[in-house]
Amino acid sequence: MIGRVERYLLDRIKEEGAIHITLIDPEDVTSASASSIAEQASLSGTKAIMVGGSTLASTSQLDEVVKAVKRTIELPVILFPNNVTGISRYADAIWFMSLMNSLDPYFLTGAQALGAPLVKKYGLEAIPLGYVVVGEGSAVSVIGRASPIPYDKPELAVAYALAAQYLGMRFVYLEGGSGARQPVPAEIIQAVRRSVDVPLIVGGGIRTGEQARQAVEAGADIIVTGNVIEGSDVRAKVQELVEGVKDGVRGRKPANPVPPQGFK
Ligand code: 1GP
Repeated sequence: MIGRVERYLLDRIKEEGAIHITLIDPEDVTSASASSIAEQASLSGTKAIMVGGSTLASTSQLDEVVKAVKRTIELPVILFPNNVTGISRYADAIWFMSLMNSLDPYFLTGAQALGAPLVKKYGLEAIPLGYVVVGEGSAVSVIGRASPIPYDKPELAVAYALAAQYLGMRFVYLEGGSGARQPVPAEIIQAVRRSVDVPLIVGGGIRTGEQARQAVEAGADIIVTGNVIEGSDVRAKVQELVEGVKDGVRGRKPANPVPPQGFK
């Protein structure tokens, strides 16, 4: 049951090798600034807009931002919910996500059960996502009661990402935490890329084209940036990030072809 937005993302990844998505935190913007960010980011080649933030409590604020973005651009708007309040009827799709390394059942399946009937009622496209928090000190880790993956333990990120895939989630998100001092390390991205087949999203602390390039070269299919565009020249910054994504695709080493084998 792959919906329109998911198909769109998969097609863009197939065509371009990797893509950039712009995240807007409704708590940090007005409707006017959200539509301006979306417009500039779209002109610079971002491929979708995500809307959400770890501390969002007001659905009406979220609704206004989503509506403003929808009025301005034609790119898909995907919700990135921190809780049940992160569901807006005006979006196109929702990352239907479980915080894989949370210690609290509320963030594994509790909020999802509360939110699912609303997702159905609003006709939102739900895209199943395994969300894995990496590193230390992020708001998402505190709010989501995560036991974050240490930077030097890629094998743990692999274990959670694989578990997400085997549970049927169609995307994996390695989250370094919004505004993190350092992005998710390339070693972790590489290790997860080598083990899972589903598209890999990486975000948190990516501020430069060079950091986007490194993440994509290591195997990210989607780069998400939020903080860095708020308060900067959105058009130029997103262009830099999109160029970084393209450079990362060009810099990837081709995978060793696997010789065809008979079925025994
Ligand atoms: C946060 O991964 C996203 O959930 C984006 O992080 O705000 O640091 O870009 P930044």
